[in-house]
Amino acid sequence: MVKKGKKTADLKEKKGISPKKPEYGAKQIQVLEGLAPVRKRPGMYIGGTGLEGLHHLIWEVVDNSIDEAMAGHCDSIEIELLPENRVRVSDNGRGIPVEKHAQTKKSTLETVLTVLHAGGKFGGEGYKVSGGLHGVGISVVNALSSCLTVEVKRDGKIWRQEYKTGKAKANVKSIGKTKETGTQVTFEPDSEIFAEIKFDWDKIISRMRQQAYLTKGVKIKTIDSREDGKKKSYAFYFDGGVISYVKHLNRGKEIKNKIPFYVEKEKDDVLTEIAMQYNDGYKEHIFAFANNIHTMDGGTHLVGFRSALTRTFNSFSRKKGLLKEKDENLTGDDIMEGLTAVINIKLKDPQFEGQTKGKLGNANVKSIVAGVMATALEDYLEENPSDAKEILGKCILTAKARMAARAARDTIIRKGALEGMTLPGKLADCSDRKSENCEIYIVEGDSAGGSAKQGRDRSFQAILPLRGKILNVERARLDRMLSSNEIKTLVIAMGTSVGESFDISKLRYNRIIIMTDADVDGAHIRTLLLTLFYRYFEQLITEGHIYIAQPPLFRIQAGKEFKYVFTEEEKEDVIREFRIKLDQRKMKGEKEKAKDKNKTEEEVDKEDGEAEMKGITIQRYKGLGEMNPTQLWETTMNPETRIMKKVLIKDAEEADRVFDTLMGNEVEPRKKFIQTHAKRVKNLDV
Ligand code: 0RA
Repeated sequence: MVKKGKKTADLKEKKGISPKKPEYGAKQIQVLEGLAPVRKRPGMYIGGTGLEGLHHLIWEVVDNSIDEAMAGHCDSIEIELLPENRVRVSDNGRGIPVEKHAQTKKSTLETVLTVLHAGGKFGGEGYKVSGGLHGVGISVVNALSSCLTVEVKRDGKIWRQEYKTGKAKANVKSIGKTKETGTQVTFEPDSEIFAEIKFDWDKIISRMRQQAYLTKGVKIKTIDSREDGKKKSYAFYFDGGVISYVKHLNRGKEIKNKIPFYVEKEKDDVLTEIAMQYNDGYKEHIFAFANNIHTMDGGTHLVGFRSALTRTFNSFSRKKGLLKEKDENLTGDDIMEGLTAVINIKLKDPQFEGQTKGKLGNANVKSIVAGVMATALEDYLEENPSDAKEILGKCILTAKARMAARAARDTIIRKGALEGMTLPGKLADCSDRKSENCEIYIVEGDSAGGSAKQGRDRSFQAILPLRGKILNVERARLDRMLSSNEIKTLVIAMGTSVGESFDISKLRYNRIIIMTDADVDGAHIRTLLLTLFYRYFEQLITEGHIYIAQPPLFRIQAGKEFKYVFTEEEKEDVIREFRIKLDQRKMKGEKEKAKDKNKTEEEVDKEDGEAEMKGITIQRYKGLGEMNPTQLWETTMNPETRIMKKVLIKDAEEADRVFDTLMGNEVEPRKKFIQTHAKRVKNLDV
């Protein structure tokens, strides 16, 4: 074997993996069965034959290269989308062995590509992405490809073999010499298996970015060389591994601890890698992985992490006198606010549990992760006193706010102010009592509120005018929010109460519609309201109760005809349309006259232009208050004609970033955001 040299040793050391592993050769491979069942029931192996399943083929091949990287033998992986639906994955690992396999009597390479390995396990060596839904084996990719070519650089030679729907066309052949090692797999998914073969560049990139974060020191390059697209490529390499990941998740946010916490340690055959950093937001972002697989539903590694975090923070705070004897302990929730953490553990035999296999089950992992975490965190806090103060200060403040909120809520609830018994006087309620028929318009300002009250259909539409300043409670806590009269009014009108006593079944209106002016202030107020809903009434968003009204920007009139328009582009279109109509009218009438009076064509054209300007009137609505009640009904409130935008939480992570930009302490990014986005309010996805 060539090149079992320096690269390997260096990589092993860098990754902290002990090099005591057994040599991996041909004999460890356990032979099970051929590929016929894969083509018969592809869904069983790759989850389905839609686009997810299609991309699964790429993940499968790349996972094998990542396994090679995790074992410390590979530091570069390349994925290339080629013409005619082919995909090529190359790595500089050891290369799949080519020598004769003891059980199959064929080359190991052919065995790996043509024999199904149950569970994808080759033996006990190394940490493998293989596990859970993944790791069905590269042979599955072969089975589901119309053509596949594998090239291995190993033992000083380049070896090659081709397959058709999983069957070798000929034996493995040496086609040249090389000093390098590595594996290259080129495959074309079989169109008889996959209804649609269309690779999604963004999906591939985001997966590769994530894999690069989780496998530090490995360069992953993705190239698009399909005939239709322009050639483009994207390479990821993160020296910091999960530290880089945490920094990426916190981008644009105000950071609490400048130096992120980081630990990487192997203990009892489990490699624990954790990075964390606090931002001054409220949400937690904890991403847990086992062998590079995102464990959506957590599991023992997450439990171990949380318990060590809570325990260590409490003991350290007491030791340093930040928490006094009489103070309550910090709770898990106090500690999670504003925490961004990535937990990535690697283990030999991962057990994935639950419906979606998204939960790590290995019991021993809990105490291993907790132990590694507690020791490293204690050291971190001792060694970084100013960051420790920032973090613990924030947690203690959260705890205080929690207690204050509890007290405030208790008094409010005791007084019955939130029980909805007394609806606020400012609310113009509707007459229908069935909540599924009803909607409430939250309107900015009293004058617009007046128009809306007169214009509405009072049987099912309620109006609640709010003062513009209402929510000037930036960065306010639940307790302060609740003490704002405007918010109290809103909460009482909605009927759901808030916090622990929130009850969506008490919601009095099926649709809650935010109706603000189409200007910067309106955008600000809308964002504040959305933030309120997002942070304290998230279920109202996820269950589709929150809407944004779309009042028109202009009313354009030519003669007796008029139109309301909602965007600048639409305005140009309507003006053009009206101009053509006016032109046609004038062509008939005025040009006749012009000829009579012996005017030149030019003079006539000039007059026409002026007449047009006179003929078209454009009224810009700066605020809702400028519309009369009938206009407001016609354009914005009549269910038959109005346009509304349903507020969705498409991507909670992105939404949180937007809100933090808007609500955070930093004024500049906030201003910039509102200015750039005020115009395309329609697209304000939350
Ligand atoms: C079996 C055994 C060894 C490596 C591999 C498979 C291997 C598979 C893939 C798939 C894509 N890239 C890959 N790189 C390696 C170990 C070989 C040894 O002991 O030298």
